[in-house]
Amino acid sequence: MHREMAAALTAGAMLLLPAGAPVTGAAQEDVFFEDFSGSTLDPDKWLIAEKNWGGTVTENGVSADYNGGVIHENVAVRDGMLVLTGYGNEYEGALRGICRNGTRREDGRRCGGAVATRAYFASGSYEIRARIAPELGCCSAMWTFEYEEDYTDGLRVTNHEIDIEFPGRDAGDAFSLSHALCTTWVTEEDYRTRSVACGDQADGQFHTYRFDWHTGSDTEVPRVEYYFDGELLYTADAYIPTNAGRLWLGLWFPRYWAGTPDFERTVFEVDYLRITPFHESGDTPQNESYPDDGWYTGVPGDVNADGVCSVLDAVQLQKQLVRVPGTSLADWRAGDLYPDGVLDVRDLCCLRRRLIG
Ligand SMILES: [Ca+2]
Ligand SMILES: [Ca+2]
Ligand SMILES: [Ca+2]
Repeated sequence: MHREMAAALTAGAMLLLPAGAPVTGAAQEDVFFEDFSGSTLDPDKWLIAEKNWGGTVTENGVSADYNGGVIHENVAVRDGMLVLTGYGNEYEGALRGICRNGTRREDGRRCGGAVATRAYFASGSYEIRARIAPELGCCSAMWTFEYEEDYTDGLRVTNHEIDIEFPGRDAGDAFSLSHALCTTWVTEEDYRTRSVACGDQADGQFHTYRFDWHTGSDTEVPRVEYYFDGELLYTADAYIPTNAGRLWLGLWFPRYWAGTPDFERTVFEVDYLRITPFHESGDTPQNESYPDDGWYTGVPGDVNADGVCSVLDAVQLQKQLVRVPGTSLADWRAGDLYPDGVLDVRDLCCLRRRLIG
């Protein structure tokens, strides 16, 4: 690239920074930015969750998971958006939710979608432009998450987390999409939630959600500042996490605290995510107990990420191995069928065998 062109692009990129963007000393290459402009979710940057959490209910005397978890079928990228779909109580389609034990359910009701960054981030400014699901009974959420179990002296759980969740509660304690639950956590018992009035978020418009996470330094007091459309509406100063976590975006179905999902289908759309690290001295590293559990692993061999393993994948993989110019794999990990973290002719042999067999 010509040096002038590079300089022009850099200048352009700086001019494109939105007004009110946080001013920090972070280098540009340090910023995580995703505008979902690709045709698929970049597997080098993102994990797709396939798991169930949220508790059980008793139906006809039998204990069952309340919701259908989150599944990869409910995660899509289109028109520059991450689209997370949720199916409510009126859904009668063919999708099947997932149980806590990993088996599929008999229906797809109360089943959503969620993704998380592959990388971990600590202190920083987290900004998300999104249009939340305009329904009660489901939760549009963005959160950092880091979870550890320590068995050295009985079970001790570390749960470092920062949440923005819809719906919140209004002054009369009713479910409200004009309020967000803003929570900071350090264990499952040590947390504080505030329901923050932030104006009607189910107005069909995109809004900007941001939290500035300060783990603390010589000049910064540990705190989390919550901004809605650029306006600081709440500052959390208790139970401030310090461990680096993954950033999650999800639409899921809480058991008691979001209302009843009396609808068939709804979506939570995310236009972009920007994480600008602060690298404060209060940052501590992640030490997750189960960093690799609960993720969709894709269709083995499906390197072009079209949902099936076919001869097209073998062609793509072969081109990649002989370095045909312009070849790139949408999901190289799906091609690592001889699982050693690299792609070579052994993977191609495995793929061919799979297609023949
Ligand atoms: Ca976008
Ligand atoms: Ca394929
Ligand atoms: Ca391999």
